[in-house]
Amino acid sequence: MLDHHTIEKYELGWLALSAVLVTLLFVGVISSMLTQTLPGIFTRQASYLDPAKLAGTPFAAPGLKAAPDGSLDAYVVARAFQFQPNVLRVPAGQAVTLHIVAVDVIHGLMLGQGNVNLELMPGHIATLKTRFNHPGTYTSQCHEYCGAGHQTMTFKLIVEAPE
Ligand SMILES: [Cu+2]
Repeated sequence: MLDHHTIEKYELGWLALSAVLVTLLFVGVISSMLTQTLPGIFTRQASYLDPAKLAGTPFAAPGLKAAPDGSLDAYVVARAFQFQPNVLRVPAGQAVTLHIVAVDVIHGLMLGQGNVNLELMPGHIATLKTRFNHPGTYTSQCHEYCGAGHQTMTFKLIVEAPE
């Protein structure tokens, strides 16, 4: 049978262990915020768009656009039940900033080999800078049930090998 003193020793041990775990968790969360593997608290940019007013924004003519400095921006509009455009061609290995907005209900899109996964909230521009290194054709589909035509809401990403 354990005496009072032994039980106290066990309790202190477990208390110390949980203090260490909480500290590690805290350090992990803060450092991932600072290195932005989680959405950074200091750099988070909320950008919203009135879905009724796409005119005058780059989403009025969605597609891939090259800036004068050579960087690429891809604008995609998601609405039931299609992505516009629904085919996107990007050069392999080059940085592309995705800007995707849903204009009616929640949609979702996974791209490439699965490391890009965006939740598309109506009127909230999902922005992600990424690069697709492996040439190929990747088909994906809206992954948030959005209505009767949900299963027809497909998207094709074509990553083109450099010539
Ligand atoms: Cu959808």
